[in-house]
Amino acid sequence: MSDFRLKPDAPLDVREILRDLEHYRPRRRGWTWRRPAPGLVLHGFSFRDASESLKRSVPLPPAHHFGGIDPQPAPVITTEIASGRFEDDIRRMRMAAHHGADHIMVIRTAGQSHFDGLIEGTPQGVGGVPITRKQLRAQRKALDLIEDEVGRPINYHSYVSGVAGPEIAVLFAEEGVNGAHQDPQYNVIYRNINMVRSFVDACESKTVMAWADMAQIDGAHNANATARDAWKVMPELMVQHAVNASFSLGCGMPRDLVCLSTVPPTAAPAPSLYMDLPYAVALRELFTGFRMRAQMNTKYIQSSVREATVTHVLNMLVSKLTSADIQSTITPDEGRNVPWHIYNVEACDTARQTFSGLDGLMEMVELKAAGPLREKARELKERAVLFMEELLENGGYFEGVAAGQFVDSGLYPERAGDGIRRAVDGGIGAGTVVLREKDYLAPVTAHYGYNNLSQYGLMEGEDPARLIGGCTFQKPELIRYIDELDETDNVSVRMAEHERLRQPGAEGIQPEMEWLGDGVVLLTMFFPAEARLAQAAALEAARRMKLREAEVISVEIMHPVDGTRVEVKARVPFEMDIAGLTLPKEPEVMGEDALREAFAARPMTVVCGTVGEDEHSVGLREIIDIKHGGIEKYGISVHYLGTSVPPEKLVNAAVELGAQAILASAVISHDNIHYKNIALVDRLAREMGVRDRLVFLAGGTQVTPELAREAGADEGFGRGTRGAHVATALARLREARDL
Ligand code: Z98
Repeated sequence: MSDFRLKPDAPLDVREILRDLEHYRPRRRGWTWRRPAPGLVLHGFSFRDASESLKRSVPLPPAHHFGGIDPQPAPVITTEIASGRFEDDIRRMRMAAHHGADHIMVIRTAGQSHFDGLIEGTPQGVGGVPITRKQLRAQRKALDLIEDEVGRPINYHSYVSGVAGPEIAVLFAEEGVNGAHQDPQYNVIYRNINMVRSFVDACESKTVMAWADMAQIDGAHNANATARDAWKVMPELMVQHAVNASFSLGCGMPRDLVCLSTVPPTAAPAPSLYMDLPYAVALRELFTGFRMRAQMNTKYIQSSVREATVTHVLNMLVSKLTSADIQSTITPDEGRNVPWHIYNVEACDTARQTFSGLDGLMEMVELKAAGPLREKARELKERAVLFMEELLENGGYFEGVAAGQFVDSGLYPERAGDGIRRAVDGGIGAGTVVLREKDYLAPVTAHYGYNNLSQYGLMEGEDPARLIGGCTFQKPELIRYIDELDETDNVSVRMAEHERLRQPGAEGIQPEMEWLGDGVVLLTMFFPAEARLAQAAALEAARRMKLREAEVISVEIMHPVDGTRVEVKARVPFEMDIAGLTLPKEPEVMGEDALREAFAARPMTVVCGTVGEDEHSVGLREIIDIKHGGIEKYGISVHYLGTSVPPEKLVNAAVELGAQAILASAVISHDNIHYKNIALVDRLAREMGVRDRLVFLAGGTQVTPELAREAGADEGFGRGTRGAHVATALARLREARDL
């Protein structure tokens, strides 16, 4: 087995992942929950609901104010990564894991569920990834390595649906897939697969999944995504959960690996929590002991990231108030249908940030024991029970589907008559189920139902695979690994095309959103115009920027005629050589002792203030105050002139106090006022003939060093600057000027 390991400071080498896959075996099977870390204290903060921290991660952006901590919430965090090219998804998985994801779902390529068999090789997918042994093995291998890096198991997940359900389930069990959607109702209703076939296949699939300790997610939420009025199918959702959950137990799945897929049925601007919270409560009351996979509602999402994010956060509020074992983060990519790296990462961050922010909430608030919440929850449960009773009275699930009882957008018992109807003997795979012969025998582990073991002397309950010395579950060496079948549509061909850009060792670099070398960029523009004109203008602007294949992906009305925000995606028409790029300078930092010695040997006085009409003092205070590690601590004598200091006052004060340096902080950037004020300080100092006797430094959140220098400062400092950076610049510039 390969001893390849990821290096924390090196890009993921997909070439290494693909090497020697034939012999790779996943290191474990089965689902893993996070381990709670009660009483976790990080940077002096106590966390009540956190799980164990990661060994390595990319903390949330504001974490640097809090010692770089990265508290991990209790629920498993899901992200859905399936761009069509699994090799590019591997890099995305590493990014997602560093942002807190430990459940990675891979959607299958469009149409795979209608393949009555397995796909081999690594063809490119549409709307998902063709799930094949090679693809699974590569991604599982990568995730095994990523687990080592972040220090937490990562659950790998795909879908056991379609006409080849049992084959897929066996493949997953063999290749270390840890979770799957499995719900025969999904096949019937949404994939028009024959119901008898779907339920028979589900028996086998679920038994295999149970052997592999896989977690199961059901498909009830698809009714909510499909029905015209999603909130009206709440009773039906519960019935669907009940059908699949009890069926799963019957096939041997343990209750705590049967996860209900719960999605809030409504979305703002409806009064969503008033409806969604009772639903969430009712579900948890009816299905005790089962696990909850919470996912946000994507049905109503338009195209704004902001809106999708709020939907996601509201979903997590429901999760927090009612508990969730798995929290999905799919909104910004699946809801908007823009499956880009950045949105996976952003959504994982939204989950981390929200759950950290809500940590301990349930110690302070509780759901009322009486009133509309409980009344509505009770009403929903009653409607669900009545729905189930009617289903049973009318002959059962199959008859109910045939009568159009499912995905009907009337709130049961009301019926709108728009349900999805399927005939018991119709659909794909109809008539393919036959009774097993009397001497039927399948010599495999994890087999459901009748199996004539006694004819070979085996007792009931013994593993039939013993007859052949173990099947692939015991003897993975029996697995037949097929590398590629298609000479033109495979990962080697795709990778060869972009070898110049592939890290490590890339010679070139391209912007990327989805696939290596895709050259895709996202532009946000605002036009003082109505929506249609703004879209036309945005596309024309992209054309004049010489971008290719420009498409509008989001339009938001700021005012019906006065303004529209447009997001455009497009491709750049060039590729860049890495050797030709000028990298930003790493800020120079002298050591703490060297800085102290420098200013002890030759004391220095500086004047500072926020310049112009600028009241933002926090940044500057961080740079100067000893408490925040500012320049005072190196013995620099600081005269803080306050906020909104006129440029001339800064210069005059420097002269009067005999200072050797001016520090101007400029945060407001409207109309480039920050650079204008920097230029003004420089000009006044020149006019007064003192410029070469002064070091002049400018800083602010939107200050770029180059532009600050162009405007007249000796050096500029942007976001992330610390006192030591400024003190170093003061020491160096003073020396260079001989001040
Ligand atoms: C989710 N983001 O639920 P095909 N089985 C079930 C499903 O819900 C789905 C599939 C199979 C969503 C993803 N769900 C959508 C119960 C899909 C997928 O036939 O390969 O498309 O099956 O997480």
